[in-house]
Amino acid sequence: MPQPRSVYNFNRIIARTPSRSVVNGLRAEDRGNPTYEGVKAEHDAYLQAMQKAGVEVAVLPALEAFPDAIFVEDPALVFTEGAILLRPGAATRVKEVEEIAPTLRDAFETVLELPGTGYADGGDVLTTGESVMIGLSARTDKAGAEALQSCLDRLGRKSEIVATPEGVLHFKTDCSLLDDETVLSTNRLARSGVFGKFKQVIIPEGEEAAANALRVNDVVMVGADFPRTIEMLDRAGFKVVPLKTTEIGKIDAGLSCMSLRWFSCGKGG
Ligand code: CIR
Repeated sequence: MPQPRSVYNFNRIIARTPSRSVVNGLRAEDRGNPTYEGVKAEHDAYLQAMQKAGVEVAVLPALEAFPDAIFVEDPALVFTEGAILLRPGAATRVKEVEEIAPTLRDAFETVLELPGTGYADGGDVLTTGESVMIGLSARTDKAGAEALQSCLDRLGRKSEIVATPEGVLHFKTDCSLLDDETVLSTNRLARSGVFGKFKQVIIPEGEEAAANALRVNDVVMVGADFPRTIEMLDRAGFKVVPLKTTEIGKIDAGLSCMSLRWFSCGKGG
């Protein structure tokens, strides 16, 4: 059976076609609606990049009733060992969990449900080789983070609860994993000291939204609007794939949020 070499080795993803209602997606600050056509084009290019990176892509149908449902990373978490159904911290997104649950029950032998009444969004979760980092944010509260830790324990994954900088949507809005020992982080998050054991590559000032990059197998997907970050990673020897995120950026999204990624070793995950 094939085994993942690293936490950024994936051979399967789940994504969801954007709905026309995506133009009404949640955002902290209104910089104008994205266009549906623009979001669709960015999503299509993302799926193509995933296939090129060696991943089998499953695409779920659009959900008009849920403008943010394209961001499948938030209602669930997936690992080789199993899936966890979360409880998103935004009221309009809570029912996205019921929508994705049947697909996960088909794909995984083990599907756990977040116990209790707390909230946790997948965007607040960074999986590293050491542990699963859970960031507290406006979407993930302490009760949700602790409930998630109990699920992660059951899957045999070590975890830790950390802080997200004030005013930042998700923990992973400000960071991503570049390789087994290196993270890409905004300065404001790095300053908090959460990445003590890691080598840290700091985002150039003014390109903070580039921090939500995505390592998939041999490549690092990075927002195409961030030339200084692209150049920095390129010089550091990473194989960079720039992808447009201009439209999804208007609704506070980046590259990690458009997929659930895992390494399937065959049946049951
Ligand atoms: C939201 O506010 O929930 C969406 N407009 C954006 C979600 C981005 N999710 C993510 O980065 N994991």
